[in-house]
Amino acid sequence: MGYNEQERAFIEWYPRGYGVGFKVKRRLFETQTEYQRLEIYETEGFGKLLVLDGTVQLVEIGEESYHEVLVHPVMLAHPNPKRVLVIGGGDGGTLREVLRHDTVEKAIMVEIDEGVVEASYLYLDVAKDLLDRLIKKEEPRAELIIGDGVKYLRETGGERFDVIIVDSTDPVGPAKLLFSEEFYRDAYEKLNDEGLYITQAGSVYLFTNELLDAYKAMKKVFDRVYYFSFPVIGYASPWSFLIGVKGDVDFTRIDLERAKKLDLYYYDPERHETLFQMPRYVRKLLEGQ
Ligand code: AG3
Repeated sequence: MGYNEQERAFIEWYPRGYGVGFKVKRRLFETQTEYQRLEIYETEGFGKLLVLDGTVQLVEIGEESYHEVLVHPVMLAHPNPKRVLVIGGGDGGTLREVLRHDTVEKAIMVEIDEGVVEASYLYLDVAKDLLDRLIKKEEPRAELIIGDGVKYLRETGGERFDVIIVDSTDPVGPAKLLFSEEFYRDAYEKLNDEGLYITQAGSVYLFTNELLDAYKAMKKVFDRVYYFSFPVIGYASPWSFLIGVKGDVDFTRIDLERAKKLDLYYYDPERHETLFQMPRYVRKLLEGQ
């Protein structure tokens, strides 16, 4: 698992011996935070690489293939997203994309591991300036809370959100609770009457069972649930995303006027429907739920 000195490569091993690897020039940083093992590498062709507990979180070159796709479909499907909650996402990439929408008045990011925020600020060119302003509490439209997202959602009082985005580690391991029916209920309750919830949901081919479990649990809670996948650079592609809808929002329709101002590189709002393309067996499995 991990760094192979001889090969000068970092490899993430998925189940059944499927690997995703990068040739690296050197390891820049390594630490055990309060929650996980964090490593940062300089890769040969993709900028810096952030690894948590042996799993690839992002590479600088291509990180938008994840962050754009996690954020903009829900932000553009919601008629007027003013209040946004991000759970996880300590590298700042998700919040950076959220704040590109002028509709946003307040965005809160709840990250459990301060170590991820610090290392991302120090080593990564993903959202350096934003993280700096968040740490200094100088970002007028956003706030960083270091804490447990599950607890935050359960305990926060009257706060309601238009969009909730979960940018967590995989549905296996420490983030498992973020894929539970109980958690989805708390999220549903904290959404405004018209609200959208999105979570990354793992590799389509390699975590199919976890994906199905999350889908089933979400269907019990949300008014409608959607699935889409996208080829994310650095992950075992295609990568899956699950959307929960509360109330009268149509996730299949995108505000193309607002989309024009964004000038995106990976997610194509004019071809929103192509997100829903999927392997036939996955469609069959989801339809069976
Ligand atoms: N968060 C999602 C990481 C999931 C990757 N899983 C894996 N490589 N097995 C990424 C954080 C980026 N903001």
